[in-house]
Amino acid sequence: MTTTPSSSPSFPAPPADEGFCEPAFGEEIDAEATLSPVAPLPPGSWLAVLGGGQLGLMFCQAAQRLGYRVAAIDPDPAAPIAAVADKLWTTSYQDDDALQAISELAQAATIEFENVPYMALAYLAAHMPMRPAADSVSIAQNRIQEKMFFARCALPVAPFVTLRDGNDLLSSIPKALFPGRLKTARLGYDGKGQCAVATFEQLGDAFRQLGNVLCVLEKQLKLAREISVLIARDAQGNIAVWPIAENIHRDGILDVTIVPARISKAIAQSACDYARRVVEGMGYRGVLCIEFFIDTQDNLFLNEMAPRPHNSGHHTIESCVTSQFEQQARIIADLPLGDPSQKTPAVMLNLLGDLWFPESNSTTPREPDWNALLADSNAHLHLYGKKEARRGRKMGHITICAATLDEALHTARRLRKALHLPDANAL
Ligand code: AIR
Repeated sequence: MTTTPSSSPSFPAPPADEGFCEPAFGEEIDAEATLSPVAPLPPGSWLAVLGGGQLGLMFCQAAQRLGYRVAAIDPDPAAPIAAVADKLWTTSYQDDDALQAISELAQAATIEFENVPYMALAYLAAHMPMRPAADSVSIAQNRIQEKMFFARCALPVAPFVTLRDGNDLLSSIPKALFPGRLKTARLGYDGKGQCAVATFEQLGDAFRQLGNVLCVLEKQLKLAREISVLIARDAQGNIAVWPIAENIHRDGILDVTIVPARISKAIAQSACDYARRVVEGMGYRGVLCIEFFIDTQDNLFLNEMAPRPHNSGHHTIESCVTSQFEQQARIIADLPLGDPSQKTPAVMLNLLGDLWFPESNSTTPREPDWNALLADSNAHLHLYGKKEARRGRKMGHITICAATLDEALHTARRLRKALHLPDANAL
């Protein structure tokens, strides 16, 4: 579904977080504010991306298919994007020389990982259109700002409290928040930076385990399902929403995505409305993913958002007219938004490093047997080319497309068994 702009509500700035040196919301350097409407960047132009993990790799491939060249910065010499980028600086995101060089080369910029330093985002934003804008990224970098932003948009979030330091552990924390989950305010992804806290007594240990850093304690809801809405908004305010994805996590890491989600029309409508309010409230430009909880009473809560393409949107490469990565390139290049409609139902299976260690005590990685998978032309294998397989590390994914969702689920169960992935029958 694509739509044209509607009037945007404006929301007051969330207060800046103590202890972090960031401009307050709305004060970022926005080169776009001074730009008049621009023509699309012609093929051959350079697009910059900060970060070169799997999301950068797939962005790069999509941008190149549209005819663009891609320049990236990533500190890791073995970053997946290294295999495909037209130019890569293997250096810190705060390397002034690299930032200067990339901003002289590229005409527009984006990110593939929100945990890049604000300074790098602001630097690029001062030189070229940066989508998403640095202030949107900064909200999504911090769970507290994110939750406060959702609350300011009058959107539902699970009950939570902020824990700044050990003193906050002594103050009265509502009993109703237990059992809960303690999550670091910053730098958490793929299940990192969070742990379950069953009782108040466990809180001190959990806080220390996470490094005595700024955290939120969130009430653990009784979940029926988790879903995500992938939404894109361009510089003119046009919006495109992909079909809603249903997500199954294992150990805090996305395991399976099923699209379309098996939810009621009413829930789907509310989730899309909420997502629209978020992007309009932020004046967001780019691809954004919002994760939601649905509890056993059918209440919908916003969990968190990612200011970039998302793992639950990988299926769009094969199952939708326009993939999330192509949309990201379209938005930064000022091309019209692509059609997000789904061509076929899809099931996406993540391939974690665990698959390379078939025995629980093995320490030497072994290449999985891909034969069953490769024999099925409805199953699309993506390997990210990461040099080192580690347990819990995202090494690749499989997207299964079929005429019906039942058929896609059936194939997913079969391939899960063939690959010895756990819980094949839980799908
Ligand atoms: N990523 C970003 N946020 C969440 C995830 N999973 C992707 C980005 C990033 C990569 O994961 O593409 O660059 C980092 O993966 P790893 O395995 O090196 O930690």
